Amino acid sequence: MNDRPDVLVVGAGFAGMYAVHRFRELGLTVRVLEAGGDVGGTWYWNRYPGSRCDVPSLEYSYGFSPELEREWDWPEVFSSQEDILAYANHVADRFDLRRDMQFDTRIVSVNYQEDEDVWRLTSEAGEVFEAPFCVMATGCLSVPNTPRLPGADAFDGLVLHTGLWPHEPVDLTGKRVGIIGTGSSGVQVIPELARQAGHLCVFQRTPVYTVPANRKAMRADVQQEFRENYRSIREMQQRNMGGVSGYRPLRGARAAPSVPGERASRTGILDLDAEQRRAIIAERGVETLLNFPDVYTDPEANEVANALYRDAVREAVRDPETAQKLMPKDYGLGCKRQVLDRDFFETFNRDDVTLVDLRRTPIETLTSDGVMTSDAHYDLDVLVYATGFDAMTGALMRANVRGRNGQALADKWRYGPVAYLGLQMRGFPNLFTVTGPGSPSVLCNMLVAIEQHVNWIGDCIIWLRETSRTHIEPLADSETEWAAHVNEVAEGTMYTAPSCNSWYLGANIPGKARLFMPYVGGYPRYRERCERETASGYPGFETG
Ligand code: N01
Repeated sequence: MNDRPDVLVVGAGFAGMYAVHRFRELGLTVRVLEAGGDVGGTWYWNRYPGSRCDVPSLEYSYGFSPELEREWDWPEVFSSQEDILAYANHVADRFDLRRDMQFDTRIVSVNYQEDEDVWRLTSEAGEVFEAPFCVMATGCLSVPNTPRLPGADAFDGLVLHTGLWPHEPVDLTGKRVGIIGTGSSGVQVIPELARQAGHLCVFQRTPVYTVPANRKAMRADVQQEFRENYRSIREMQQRNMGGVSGYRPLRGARAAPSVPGERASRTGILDLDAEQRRAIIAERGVETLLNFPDVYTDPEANEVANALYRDAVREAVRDPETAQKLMPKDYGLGCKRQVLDRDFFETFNRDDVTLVDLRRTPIETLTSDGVMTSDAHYDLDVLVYATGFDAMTGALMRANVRGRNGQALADKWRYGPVAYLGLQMRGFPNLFTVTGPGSPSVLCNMLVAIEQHVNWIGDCIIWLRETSRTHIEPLADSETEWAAHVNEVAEGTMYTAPSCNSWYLGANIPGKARLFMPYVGGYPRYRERCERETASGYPGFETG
């Protein structure tokens, strides 16, 4: 391994993996430092039963290598965690990525050394690494959030977090299992836990809007058609708001409908009368509500959709009281990341599943053998936290990043993250973030966003070299103007409705500044802006 590489990369998820490949291609030396024991990032850590991607596999895959596209078979239309991790391992082997990676190395400080003009990174074990460029490929959902509940230390049973699930299978047979959280992770794991456990108790604070996931196996003819058309499909991704081509195979039957809500339709829900709305749901399922554009922008249309959604819950759940508890009432569809499920509502029709509504009966304390709410004690052997992540900024905060004059990123971002294009922060020269706040990031197909960022960063470093420059950081004005633009485009969408409390806004972490973090203006518009910077010699940056 190189002693002082050109670039240090933190994280060996899909971003860090591609960074190794791309930077090598550009003739740069690179070293990746990864806290986990191997590649895969989010798919390495989130091994809970039922873990699965919500973007179709043929699209949630690297586009940089036609050979890779030709040789990899996806078993399902929407892949499980196991299959995605197998793909990550295949990529690591095929491109010999691990040669430049160091695992079990958690970086605890990232410091700019002004006098020596390098980034100095220190690991938990005290190892020190230095390089002129540093890329934080630390992921958007990589710091699990475990709420501090009273009495948490008193609980004697097994404690698990979906985001840190053990590598060895967990035997829950006959166990009394409790789970806190009904976001994407909770919704995926709850039906699986119910199948395995003796009894499952679901502690729900906020009911969730979830729609059925596609369960189809991959058809060989569909995969083949993608292979034959991949170049134009990758082009289509570049022009799509969310980086998903939505390509429909012509030869076979249609492939899966891709991400719900993605199919463009100009008809609003308010254009239909009550009978037409009921008919379309009967024909296409409740997920069709996500295809009406006005649901995302018009509060009246949104409430019409929300009410129809609640009707669907009423129909799916046998016990009327449980159904009532499961109906979202105080926020709208489209405010949070859309959740997909397999058998979520059906699970509450089982005799061995109990739903506890924490809004009515909050948790008072954990005890040695369970959870005490304001009206009852629930005896548990296992408690699962499906309580999400300190999203988008959490990993950067945990790495303790300090720039020029020792300025802590935590101080710079006290009132919310400010970064130019989600790529760089003023005061932190030659430090780059991949899919950082202010970029489309979590609103885009991650693989597309990652490749675009890594390519941009690689090109930027090469340009600096070729023009005999050593530094780049955004101009103060660029950063401020971009932050204002990121805010402006999010305003008026359901994402920022006053009733909305999502991790996009940092609202899931007590004390975190409320600010909409990803760029909602669409991937193509964002990419063009990045390309303009590259083509015109980085006018939004200070270089030297
Ligand atoms: O986390 P979340 P997640 N007491 O923050 C509850 C991606 N992902 O891990 O809403 C009680 O969405 C919290 O309740 P509330 C995807 O981008 C993707 O599920 O704060 N409850 C909520 O119910 C997703 O959006 C996939 O009231 C507490 C839950 O915990 C993102 O990861 C699969 C609590 C957290 O939900 C995060 O999803 C999985 C407390 N003190 C994840 N604190 C797919 O690709 C929190 N909660 C399909």
